[in-house]
Amino acid sequence: MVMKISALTLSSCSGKKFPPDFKFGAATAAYQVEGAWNVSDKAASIWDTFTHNNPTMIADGSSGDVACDSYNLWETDIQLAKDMGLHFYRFSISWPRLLPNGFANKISEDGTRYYNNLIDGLLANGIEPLVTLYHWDLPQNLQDLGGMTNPLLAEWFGAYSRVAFTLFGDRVKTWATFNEPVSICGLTYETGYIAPGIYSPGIGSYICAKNLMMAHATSYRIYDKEFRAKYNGKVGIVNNHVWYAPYSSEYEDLTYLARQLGFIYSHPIYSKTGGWPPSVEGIIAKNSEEEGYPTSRLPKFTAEEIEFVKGTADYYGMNLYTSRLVREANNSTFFLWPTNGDLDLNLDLLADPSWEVGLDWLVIHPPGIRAQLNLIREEFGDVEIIVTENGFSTSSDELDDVTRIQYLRDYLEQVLLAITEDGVNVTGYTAWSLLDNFEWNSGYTSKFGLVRVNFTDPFRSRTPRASAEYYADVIRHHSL
Ligand code: PNW
Repeated sequence: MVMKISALTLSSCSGKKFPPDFKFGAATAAYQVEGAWNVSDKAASIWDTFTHNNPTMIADGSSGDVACDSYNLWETDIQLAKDMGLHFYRFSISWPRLLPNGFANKISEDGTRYYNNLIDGLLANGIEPLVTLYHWDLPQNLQDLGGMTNPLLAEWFGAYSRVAFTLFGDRVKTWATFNEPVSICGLTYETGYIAPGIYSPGIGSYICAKNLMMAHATSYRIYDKEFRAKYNGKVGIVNNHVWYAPYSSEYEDLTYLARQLGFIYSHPIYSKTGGWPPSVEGIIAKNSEEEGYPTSRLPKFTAEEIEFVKGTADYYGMNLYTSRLVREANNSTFFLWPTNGDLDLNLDLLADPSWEVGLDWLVIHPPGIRAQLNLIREEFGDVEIIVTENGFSTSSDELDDVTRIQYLRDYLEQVLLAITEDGVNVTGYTAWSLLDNFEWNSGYTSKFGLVRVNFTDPFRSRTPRASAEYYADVIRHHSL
């Protein structure tokens, strides 16, 4: 498998067109852009609590209290999206804005009005909404009950999904349940660095993984049963992938395992057999036994649960920014933070010295996106894939962002090759992000925006960068 991918031919494709129905979009997430953290009846999310209580965990000590103020400036955002010619805009719903109790017994009128305005405004301008239900901002009161580690998550998330499908399903035709389980479970519990700030490596991360799979499937099945016939939309999940290549030929088997680990949240949904990837499940079970645990730290699925989760996606959402080389850990520090299972697999993930390094973890390696798209097809067949995030960050405020343009061009070229040369069924591409925004632990110091936001201006003025012009041009010509 390793050989097949790396043997792909690289041909240049400038001027080559994307398929006629291919769609271009840009993305944001509620906590990163909305602000208005406590207006009306909105309740606190785990990110409100985390930033307020742990400012030292955020590079500039900031929070998303105001962020881009998109709660008030949504019309400006729509205009920016329209000026770029976006076919769709991916945003997320804040669970505690829509359901201030976390539970579905009370629906916020203010939250409903806000998302109705945004959705209607987009559609009036010919832009489709692609809506993520969960982009990391869990209601704090549900966290107090265990959050992602409480098996009732499936029930809570199912009820929240039903409210969102009921209110907005007539106009929203593409839904994503969770954004990046690997961040929600892996990054969260393996490091304790992000909200809710709980460190539980190899335990919390795996409990979360199982509950998240069940919650996703519950949401999908609710849509299937109660809404599909009426609305005929699509429901999927967004997985973050890092392209893994062997550090040297002796690590090909380990690289295979790393890739299987990368599919820990996909295998239960997209594989023919369902359940956890068997190789990875076996290793974690063996480690757990040797450590004296009576059961595996990775909770098992029952046969019934395997069937319940299997097949619960209408498309494959893929976020991809970067690549790594895989070798066995030798007590060195991780270049990429440890996520689910890296420790169980004894993985060391490094950047190739020849790859250009962007900000922090964002090492540039465009062929990685083509290779990962091919790998998904190899693993799961001809599933429809939407690139739900890809983008580049800088620490500077520059408007003439030539490095971002180069990054977008080179990654888009690889997506195009995956479609035209390899025949992978990729139907859309989403730039992260429409706007500079609250970049989690990096606060406002890491800028991903096609559009610059002035965070010292109380009006949060927005100025499109050169990359916005470039992207508009790609969209207009439907080619590079
Ligand atoms: C995504 N990696 O997270 C999130 O969905 C966004 O909210 C975030 O702003 C964006 O990427 C940029 O960071 C990622 O290590 C976390 O490859 C980690 C990785 C990629 C994306």
